[in-house]
Amino acid sequence: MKAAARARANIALLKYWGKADDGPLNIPAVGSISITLDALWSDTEVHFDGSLAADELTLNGQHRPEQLDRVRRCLDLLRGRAGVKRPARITSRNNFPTGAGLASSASGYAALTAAAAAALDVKLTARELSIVARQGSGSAARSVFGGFVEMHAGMRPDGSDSYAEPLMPAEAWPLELVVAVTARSEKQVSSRAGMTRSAATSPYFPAWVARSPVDLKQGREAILKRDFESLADVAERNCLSMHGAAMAARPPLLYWNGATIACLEAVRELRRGGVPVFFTIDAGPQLKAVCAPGESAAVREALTDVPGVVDVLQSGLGCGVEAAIPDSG
Ligand code: 2P0
Repeated sequence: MKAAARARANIALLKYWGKADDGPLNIPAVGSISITLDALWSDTEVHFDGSLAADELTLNGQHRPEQLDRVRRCLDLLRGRAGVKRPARITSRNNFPTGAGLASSASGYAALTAAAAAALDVKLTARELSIVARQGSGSAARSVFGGFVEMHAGMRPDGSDSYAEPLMPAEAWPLELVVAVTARSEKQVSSRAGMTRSAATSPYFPAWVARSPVDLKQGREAILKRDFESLADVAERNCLSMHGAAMAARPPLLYWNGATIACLEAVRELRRGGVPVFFTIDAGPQLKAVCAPGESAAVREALTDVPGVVDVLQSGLGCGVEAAIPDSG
């Protein structure tokens, strides 16, 4: 009863921010559209073992008992379907720097869900896998798939229509990503806490939710037409709207530092100079520059020179989650 899976990180171009249900179902208030990355992944092994007293989680070599509540949401759904009660030993490792603000929960929970389902021999469709992964972390629902991915917020209170699905394969438009790391410390307010605070206290939160379907439509159409200008326009606006809603929360949420703004200006300068690139920023100070195929070298060079940038990472688009049952053990 042991299996391993690899899932890749994803970056939302149209953001998920806020929950319709922040209980165990973890249903987002808005849909989202992301790209799955090829260079950043989580490798997770799950071993259901009757000799264990309780579930155990090791992340990058360290025990992380505080994550077990969320992990159990996914595991218990799968154990329930398999009729298995055994505890699990979960060993997970990210190939990208921890604390780099790179959505490790997305790749981590997608890999966990796929590995646990394989270990228990529970046959799930990719959509069902996405629904289970969502209950560990909303963005993980998207990392089940590769390329361009759309997450539907759904309407049903049981979350059965809140899942991600592929929008367009990576090969159809191999965009490139450059990440400017501007701080290595863990963020002070988690995405989860930031979303809850924004929804509860930001006067701009209802406007953010109301605008989302319009942004999603423009983003979806821009991707399907490979219209870089239109995608750049909606992605930057949507990102700044998410941060605007967060900044208006009480107390305010400001995820950026000075270097984040300097990177943002560098990206705008590049675009004014004719380089097809736009920025996006998640719940942390790192800036992600998305560029047209073949354009990442110039973007990387420009961002490396920005004062305050401590590291620069690069990635193309990648595939969905892959699970394997080990030969032995
Ligand atoms: C996103 N973020 O769409 C947005 C943009 C951060 C900013 O999804 O509470 O870790 O586990 O469902 O998925 C990060 O939030 O939140 C995130 P939970 P998650 O990528």
